[in-house]
Amino acid sequence: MEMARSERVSDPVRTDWAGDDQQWWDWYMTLASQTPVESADVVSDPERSVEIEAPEYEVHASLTAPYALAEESVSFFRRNGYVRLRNMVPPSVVAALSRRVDELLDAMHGTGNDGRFLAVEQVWLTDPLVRGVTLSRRLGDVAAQLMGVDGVRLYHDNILSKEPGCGRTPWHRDNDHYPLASPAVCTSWFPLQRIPAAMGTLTCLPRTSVPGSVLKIPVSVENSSYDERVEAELRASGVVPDSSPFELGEVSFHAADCFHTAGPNRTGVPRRVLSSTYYADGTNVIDSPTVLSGKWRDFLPGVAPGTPAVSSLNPLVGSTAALTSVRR
Ligand SMILES: O=C(O)CCC(=O)C(=O)O
Repeated sequence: MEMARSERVSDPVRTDWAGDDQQWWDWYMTLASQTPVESADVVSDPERSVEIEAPEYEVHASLTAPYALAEESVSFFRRNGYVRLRNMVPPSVVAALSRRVDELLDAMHGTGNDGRFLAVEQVWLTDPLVRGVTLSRRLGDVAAQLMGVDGVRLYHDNILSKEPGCGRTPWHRDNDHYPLASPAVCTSWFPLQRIPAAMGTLTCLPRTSVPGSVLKIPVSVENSSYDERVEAELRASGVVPDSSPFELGEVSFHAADCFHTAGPNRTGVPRRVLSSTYYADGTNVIDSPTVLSGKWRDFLPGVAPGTPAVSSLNPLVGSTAALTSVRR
């Protein structure tokens, strides 16, 4: 009997990622079109922050306090699919987190990583300071409020370091990555230093500006063609994404359907962020996760495709209840 095509040919998309998480990122960055960063392109380093580091108790206290989310921020997020929130944490807290993240990256990846994109996943499981961010009501409640859901669970957290000389992050939407069957999924992107445009700032395309032609481009896991085609369509449409710099203490949230990229790091300083992804309580895992979903089974241990996305690694982090009283 003739075998079905799916039995004969292994589908490069509908398969689990076989390597580890860092290998996934190393591969994923090859899906971005790159212009080599020439030394003449390298810009002068951004001013180093000289903030005094907050002690641990202050880091925890600042992240436990609710954030006064403005109505305009909620409507901006719902219209555009992302929002940036200033003064989410004081500079001294960023400084304390930044030092801890430097230590964690150094322990895991050592030095001499110019040109690479480094990741450390599930940091909340081992580091109490980072756990204070990932599981904070301050981030979790804001995620719930922006998405308009009663409660959110954690999908995963990670440290993302775009080292000096590292190229672009490919254009993508996270809902092509996360195996979560809900539009109510969002990621907080928490810079650990100021991020000028030349350092590879997160660049989001407002929902209202997405040309219809971009939505029709098929995702490729073979090469950088998807990234190139998205870039070309945006250029042809004259659409300008938001690549403004980040201030110290500013945190952005982007929805899973938000098209985003990040530029190359043309400075001599690593661009480091903490990123955590939250989803609405009650969400299921999709029926067919793909290679783009990376190590999703590590983030949802024991959870089968098509069943509720709940495990011991997906605590409830935030809810809308707490915020209504502190709205501006
Ligand atoms: O940090 C980057 O360059 C990309 C991050 C990203 O794509 C995300 O947080 O969804």
